[in-house]
Amino acid sequence: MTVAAILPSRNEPSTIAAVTAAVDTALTDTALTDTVLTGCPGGAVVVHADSSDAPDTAARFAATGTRAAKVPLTGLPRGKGAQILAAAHHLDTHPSGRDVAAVVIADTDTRNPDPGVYRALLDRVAGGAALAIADYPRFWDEANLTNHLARPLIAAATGIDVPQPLAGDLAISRAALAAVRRAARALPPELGACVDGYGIDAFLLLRAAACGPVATVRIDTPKQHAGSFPHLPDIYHQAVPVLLHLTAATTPRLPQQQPPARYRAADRDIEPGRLRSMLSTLEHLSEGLDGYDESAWPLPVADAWHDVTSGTPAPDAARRLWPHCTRHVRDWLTSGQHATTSTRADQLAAAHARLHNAVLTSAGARR
Ligand SMILES: Nc1nc2c(ncn2[C@@H]2O[C@H](COP(=O)(O)OP(=O)(O)O)[C@@H](O)[C@H]2O)c(=O)[nH]1
Ligand SMILES: [Mg+2]
Repeated sequence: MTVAAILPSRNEPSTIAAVTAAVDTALTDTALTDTVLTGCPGGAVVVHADSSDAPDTAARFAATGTRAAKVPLTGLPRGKGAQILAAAHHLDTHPSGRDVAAVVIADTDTRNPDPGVYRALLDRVAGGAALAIADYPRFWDEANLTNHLARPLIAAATGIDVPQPLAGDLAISRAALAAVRRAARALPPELGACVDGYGIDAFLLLRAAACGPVATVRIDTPKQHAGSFPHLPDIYHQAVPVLLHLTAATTPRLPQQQPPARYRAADRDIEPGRLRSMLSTLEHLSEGLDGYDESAWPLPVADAWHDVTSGTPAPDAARRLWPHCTRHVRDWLTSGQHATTSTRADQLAAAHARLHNAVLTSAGARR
């Protein structure tokens, strides 16, 4: 049996080599040979799923020496999910593919790739998890979709509290990956298009959770990668329909005697010009929002979730929620610049608990 990696990339020439090397170390490290995953590190495979606009990312991958076999898939159409699914399909046809027991999927824009993280993810799958996912602290101004929406919604609806559900660095068992691929093929077209894009992260997590335990690997250093803010609209409109669709299909469960959720919002200063530009972008994105109540968040998320449970298509509910979300992120960045680290973490934890109650009590259905 062996292990594999899938590296999706779009224009990552400066980081692909270091991520490839770190993943290769994790795949072929002798420590893993003692696990049930691999007795044959030479059988490991790294699939590069590239859709860059120039050949430099693929060239850097090709120039990186690895012990694992390398499979370059280049010139693919855009879409993180489509490429991950294509790479998973390709693994089935690779000579070592039938022996693959677990697959690491790693973002390739990571600036501080750590073989220990990828290895720990694989170890958790070797230990029986259907999926293991990195839990990085995030800078307070980042991970807005995760902290304000994805994490509390998943926890409220499924009872599974994953601190960074869209982390981008995960390991998945072969059986769970096969279930993900089957489920993706059965999606209606609009949701299928979301899963072909950034919706893949939520889809992998929530489908794998239906197959077995989800584990998190706690990391102390914040994730360092290309900022996500410029493509917040893309990520939102591809990830949130998937989140709503899959969480609405589950029956909310009260977590048993769990301590309150804790958030890690690492401190850093934002340059005033950059903050001004983010705020004006968000102002523009939330145009047309009527009757906004600053204190209501996260109840609009519960409204959207209740709407989907009552038959509203998830993409429609996501579109309705969008201006509320962008306005809330604007409020968060505006007040957060003056807040302490612990105040920010407490505010996120309080909203998490509030959403939980709103989902469970149907108090979110205010309309
Ligand atoms: N293959 C492929 N990879 C993509 C595409 N879009 C993004 N990625 C990769 O997916 C990973 C996560 O994307 P990123 O934009 O950093 O998302 P974020 O970290 O959630 O902001 C990175 O490794 C990107 O290079 C795409 O269209 N095709
Ligand atoms: Mg990124």
